[in-house]
Amino acid sequence: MLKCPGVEVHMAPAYHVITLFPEMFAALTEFGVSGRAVKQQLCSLKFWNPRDFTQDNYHTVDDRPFGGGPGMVMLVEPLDLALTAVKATLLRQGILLPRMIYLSPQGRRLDQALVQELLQEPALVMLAGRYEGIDERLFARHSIEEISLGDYVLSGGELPAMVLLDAVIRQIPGALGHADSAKEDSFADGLLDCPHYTRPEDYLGLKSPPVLRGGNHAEVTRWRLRQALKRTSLRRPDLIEQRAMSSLEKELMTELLGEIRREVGPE
Ligand code: 4FN
Repeated sequence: MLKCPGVEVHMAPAYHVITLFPEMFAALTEFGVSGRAVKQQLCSLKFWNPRDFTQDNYHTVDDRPFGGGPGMVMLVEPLDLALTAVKATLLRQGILLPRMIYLSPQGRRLDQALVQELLQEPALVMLAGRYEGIDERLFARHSIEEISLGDYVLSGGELPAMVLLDAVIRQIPGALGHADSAKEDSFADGLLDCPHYTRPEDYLGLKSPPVLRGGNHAEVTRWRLRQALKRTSLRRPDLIEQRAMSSLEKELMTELLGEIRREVGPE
């Protein structure tokens, strides 16, 4: 490859996942936008199985909890050795202190702002738990932050790790093909989507909005923004409050307020 003066060469971000079930991640590496990004080497993605860091003949990764009770706890040693191996690999690539994340219901909730923050990192090390979770002493040995996908009981941290990675990887420059890239420069950043329509124009008497077929691009943009604002204020008012509004958006919101009042009736 040719190096041109003044052309900055960026290193693809390195993503590492510590998991007992690396095969699950085929959902991420084999399909769609994330699969393409991995195949194009827009990021590297490596898996580390704690079982490969066990010292006993049975390759034990879990044990019964001190104090009794149901379920099992992930042993600290295989996790510590796996994490230490990942760190050594990253150190050889010049990354001294990678951000290490334990996917956990105790963590900070993942949102798009956090996704954008994680996108800036040259490397991420993710740890997916199983059973009842991991021995707390891993946190004494490593500086690990916790991120949660939401408040429900899951069987493991693998699906949350995949969700986080999908959200981050699709934001890597070049990951979105032309067909998807419209999403990038969407006006409605931070708003819910507007309704979508495609052929046929009329489905069993259900008509698509004429404005979308009128060919007036400015009108289409205005309609979509209006719909997005309407949906967001009705279904997710918290998202409206979080967000700064442009003068056009404020104008559309005033129009909408009257419309919404008429629809939902006096309250
Ligand atoms: N879950 C709750 C309370 C207590 C336990 C759990 C739970 C998988 C290893 C963690 C769950 C949800 C969102 C990781 C849940 C997440 C997990 C996540 C997760 C096995 C231990 C466990 C009060 C939230 C219902 C099992 C609440 N985001 N324990 O699910 O890893 O990342």
